[in-house]
Formats: sequence, C-alpha cells, structure tokens
Amino acid sequence: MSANYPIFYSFRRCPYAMRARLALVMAEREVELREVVLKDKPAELLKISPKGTVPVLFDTDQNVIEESLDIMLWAAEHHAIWQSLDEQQRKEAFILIEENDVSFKQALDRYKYADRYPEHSEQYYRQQGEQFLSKLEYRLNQQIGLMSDTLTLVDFAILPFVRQFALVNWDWFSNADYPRLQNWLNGFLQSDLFTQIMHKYPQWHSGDEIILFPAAPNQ
Ligand SMILES: N[C@@H](CCC(=O)N[C@@H](CS)C(=O)NCC(=O)O)C(=O)O
Repeated sequence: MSANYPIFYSFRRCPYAMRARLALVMAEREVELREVVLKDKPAELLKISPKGTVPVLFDTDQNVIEESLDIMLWAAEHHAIWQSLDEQQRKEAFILIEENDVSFKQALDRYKYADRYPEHSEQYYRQQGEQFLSKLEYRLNQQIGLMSDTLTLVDFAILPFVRQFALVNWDWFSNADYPRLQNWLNGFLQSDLFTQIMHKYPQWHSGDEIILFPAAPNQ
C-alpha cells in the first residue's frame, strides 16, 4: 500500500532534524512524522536508510532523502525562503551551510564535550567556533537575515547549530560581543515557529496512528 503522505523520520533535539522541520513548516509541506529514539531506531528506517541518521524523508514516489539539507530543498525549493535567492546568493548559501556543517559543527562538538577532547581547552574550541560566529555577526550587521532582509533557508539551516553553541554556556554567549547574532537567535527562540518545531512527540512504533506535521493550529 502506498503512503498518502511523505514519511519523515525525526528526532526532536537533533539540529539537522530541526532545520528540516523548519523548512517543512515554512513551506507548509505536510508529512507523516515518526519520532525516532536514536538508541532504538525502527527497522523501517534502517531498511530504507541503512546509514541510520535522522532526519530521513521517504516521499510518496518512494525516494529516500537522507541529508537534512536535501530535505530542506525538497520542502522549500519553490518557496520564497529559497526562491528569493538568486544564483550568486545560492552559491554563497551552500558555502556558508557547508562551513556550518563541517568546521563549525566540529568546533561545536568539541566545545560541548571538551572533556572528551583533552588536546585543547574548552576555551580553545569555543574560539574555533567563534570564527564562524564572527562571520555571521558581520552578515547580520548588514541585514536582518544571513542572506537578505528576510530569513531564508540559510538562516533556518544554521540557527539550530548556533542555538546549540549558545546553550553550552548561555552566560558567556549572552555577554559576548555579538549583539546582532544574539538578537537573531533570541528572535528565533521566542518565535511561534520555534515552539512549533520543538513540540514533543512520542516515540513512533509501527502501527501507531499517523501524526501529521506541521500539526493543524488547533491540535
Ligand atoms: N549529514 C546528516 C547528519 C545527520 C546526523 O548526524 N544526525 C544525527 C542526530 S543529530 C544522527 O542521526 N546520528 C546517528 C546516531 O546518533 O545514531 C544530515 O545532514 O542529515
């Protein structure tokens, strides 16, 4: 039997899954959400995507999309958060997201779990991450979002990771010299959009009733 809705395997706190949920909400793409527990991944997920990461999207043509950025583009390629960017901005977008996903993510993991990486101090790893934060601050000094005066897919791809970085030591972050970045992050954390994507869903089990995401406003 073919699915009526694309199936979306998600994990609430995962920044990659968060960015995918942000694109789904912004572009109003409805999917069947299946909340995964990473230590207990469902066989249905591993069957379509043996690499075993979330998020994964299984569309109604049975295509498997197993990279969060590809899910964002699947959801939002015809929506203004992506459509409003011209070719040059899209090139820049991919470069910035790549920097987020590679060097900033590496610094974030080491900063967050500094005791597991004793070669350097927590402060050292934080400074590594700050190279990216400074770049973002510079961009936000020119405009409201990272690419333009509205938030685009690029902001949504990066916000969950900056949130994680800030949460490692909120006192440090909120007192650091990144006023635009603090505004940008706080605006996001206080938004209905954030509340919506952080809604708690129970672990999915085969046979459960379908949960649609984004949920209808009265649900
Ligand atoms: N490049 C992947 C990375 C996804 C990823 O690493 N997700 C983490 C959770 S945040 C995961 O599923 N890890 C597998 C595990 O911990 O078992 C993407 O962009 O979707």
